[in-house]
Amino acid sequence: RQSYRPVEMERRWQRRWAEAGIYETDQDTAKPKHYALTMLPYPSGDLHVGHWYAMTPSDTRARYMRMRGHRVFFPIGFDAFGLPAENAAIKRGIHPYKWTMSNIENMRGQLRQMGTMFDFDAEVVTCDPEYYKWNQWFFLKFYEKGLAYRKQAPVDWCPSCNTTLAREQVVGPERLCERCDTPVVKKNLWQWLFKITDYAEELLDFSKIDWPERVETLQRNWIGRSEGAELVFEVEGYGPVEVFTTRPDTVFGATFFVMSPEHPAVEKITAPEREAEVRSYVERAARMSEIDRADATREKTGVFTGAHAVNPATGERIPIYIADYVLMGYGTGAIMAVPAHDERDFEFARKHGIEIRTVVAPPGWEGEPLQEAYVGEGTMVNSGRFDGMPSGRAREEITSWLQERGRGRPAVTYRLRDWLISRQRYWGTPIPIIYCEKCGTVPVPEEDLPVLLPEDAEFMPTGVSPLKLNEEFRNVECPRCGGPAERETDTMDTFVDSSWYQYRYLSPHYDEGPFDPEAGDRWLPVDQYTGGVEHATMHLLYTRFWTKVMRDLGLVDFDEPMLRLFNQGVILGPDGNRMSKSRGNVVTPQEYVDRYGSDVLRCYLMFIGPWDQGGPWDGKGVEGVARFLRRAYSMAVEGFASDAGADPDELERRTHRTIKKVTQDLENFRFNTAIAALMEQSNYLMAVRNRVDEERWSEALRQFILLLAPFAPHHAEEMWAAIGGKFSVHTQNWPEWDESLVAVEEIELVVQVNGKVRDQIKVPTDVSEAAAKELAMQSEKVARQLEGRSVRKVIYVPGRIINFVAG
Ligand code: ANZ
Ligand code: ZN
Repeated sequence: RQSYRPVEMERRWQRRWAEAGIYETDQDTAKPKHYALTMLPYPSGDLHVGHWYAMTPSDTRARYMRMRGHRVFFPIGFDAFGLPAENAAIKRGIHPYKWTMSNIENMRGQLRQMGTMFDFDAEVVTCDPEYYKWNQWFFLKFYEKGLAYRKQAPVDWCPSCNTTLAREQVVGPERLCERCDTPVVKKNLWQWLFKITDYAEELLDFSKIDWPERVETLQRNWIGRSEGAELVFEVEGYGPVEVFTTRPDTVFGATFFVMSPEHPAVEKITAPEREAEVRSYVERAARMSEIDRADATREKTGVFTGAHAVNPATGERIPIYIADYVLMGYGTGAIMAVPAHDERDFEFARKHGIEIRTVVAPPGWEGEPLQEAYVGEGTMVNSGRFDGMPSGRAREEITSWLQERGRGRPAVTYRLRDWLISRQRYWGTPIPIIYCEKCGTVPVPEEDLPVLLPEDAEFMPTGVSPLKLNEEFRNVECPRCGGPAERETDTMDTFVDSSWYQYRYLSPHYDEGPFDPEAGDRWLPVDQYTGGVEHATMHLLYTRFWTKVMRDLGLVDFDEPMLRLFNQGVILGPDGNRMSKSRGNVVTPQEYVDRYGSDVLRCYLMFIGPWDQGGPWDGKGVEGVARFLRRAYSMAVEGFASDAGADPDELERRTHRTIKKVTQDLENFRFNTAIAALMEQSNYLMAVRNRVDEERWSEALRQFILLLAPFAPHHAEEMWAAIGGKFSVHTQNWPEWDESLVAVEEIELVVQVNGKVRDQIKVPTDVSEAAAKELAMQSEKVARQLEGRSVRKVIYVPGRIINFVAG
């Protein structure tokens, strides 16, 4: 009898799998393809339980698809650029490259221990020039198409550290610098953007993908489509200024005008005597985050510029204010303010004593002043020839009326902004652009790619991008005129890397393009993507955008990168909070792997709850799963002794029921109930072992092992070998069920109260005592007998009689 040594056993199979190459990607195109993708990890040092929680169920699903007869591609890589590596360099003097690569080395080993079917030959490391060369290549294509452009855009800036800050380095509602607690300010820099807004409308179309409702809604709101009109107001002494409004019907009620403090016209229109006040307001606004500025509950502040605009509907002169609740990045950065029908404008008008003129009458309105903004629909009043019209119709008619007079047109605005990709950082992809005094902005010629990230750089904050201080990198010859020129020294946002990595996996060393088109034909697009919902509005939107651009460049012939998406939930620490280093509630997978082996941890994580909901970590629960696998294992290795008593048909029915249940659960990512069904079947197999026909029991065990294989790949392989199965269990076919055997058979159960027959009820053949009791008590006849009495004892003869002894 073999003793159970799971850790050793798992190592042994991992070696064998590697030697036999069973996880090399199957290229047999006679089989249907399945490209399974899990979000690539950041190489932070160690795989934590969160990685296990994301990856191992994805692996189980990929293994299942393989057994179902698909050729499966399931790659993994590392999202290797980014800030933590640079911070490590600053804090500990380790070069970001070294830090990253040694973390990757460590994590590779840990990934192998997981017992996944990842095809490690397809690995992609995004900080490798072989990878980022194609970021640069894409940049050039985007630039040619007018999808990459440069403009002045604000960054968060710490005046004390003298550096730009990433979003995550600005902490708290006070917006302090993470390093020195100084309040952060905004600073305008020339930066590169990708024109994702060109695709806003198409990104709202989800008809070609099967993604969670929640992600669709988050993206839809993020894109934020608004229909309305752009109206033109003449600003005195300046010229026409456009506003975007969703309510052109209210234009007769626009009694003032507001510009964002950043609006380019502000400086020019401000009256000399108001300059000081306006300037100090602009400076204060620059320090605030857009999120705070858009917060509806904040007090509405603002200052008068001394200038006036002309309302194009009424011809009236109306005062122009600046106020921080108007954002430069939305619409046109200026609004017509209609206090009667907009809450913010109402509050502002009250404070500044501006007229509140009702132009859309609420039902039953008799001319009394409004106590709050009326934002609903109604009948037009105080609006000249449009009086009496329903406001909905007036929206269209007023727009056309103003359009005819050259004062407006229908317009759609999106909340979505262009994607700002410039980072004033070292550890990223250099942007392949050269600035020449004579030729201007010159793209690096394709044949000069990659623009290598130089090894030396100054990581300590100096106030400029680290690459700017590297003379050798910065000074170049202009590729056009050969004269002296300078390289762009910003690097790309790391979301660029993850926007297209799924394509690079197909041919990570291909050097004639971002991916080998032949491999693309065989595998694209991704069939099943899995990962966290926290990426809904960034990565998951960017990769959709990227794919649409690739389509328009003729690189792919489909519209969406990933056909199906499943979002796993979050795993909570023992204290019920999200696991995180800062909370100190992190469970390291290694201690469990060392003690129980990987299969136990895999199964435990899949068992704790529905995968999309996550669940709390409970160390005690691990023991139960360990027991399940240990007992399952012993069944296979210990063999069989005798066969009498139990019903082999019932065994077969249970097997088929389990196949159906596990199959359907795997289709729907319900790993927890699949494992529960496997546990139940394992218990049953144990219970009838030695009491049932050996051949049929062995067949049931064989099927059980196949079902277990995607969940506990090492245990299943060992068990498979023990019963004489041919290597490997993972290349076997998934079992099928016979529907006629799945139907639950029922029997008649006699229900007695104190020995007297009171009813006969139908129950499933395999009903447990607890379930039989429940069902019997639901019988009205029985309930009548038991009323007012207490049940002292229940006698249950399985499948025949249940007797309540009541007093
Ligand atoms: C006049 C008006 C009258 C408005 C009224 C609303 C109600 P959504 O739906 O979110 O697209 N707005 C336009 N640009 C803005 C900016 N840059 N910053 C802050 N607010 C801005 O909102 C569109 C409305 O938000 C626009 O319609 C405009 O106010 C305001 F009874 O114009 B409205
Ligand atoms: Zn030049």
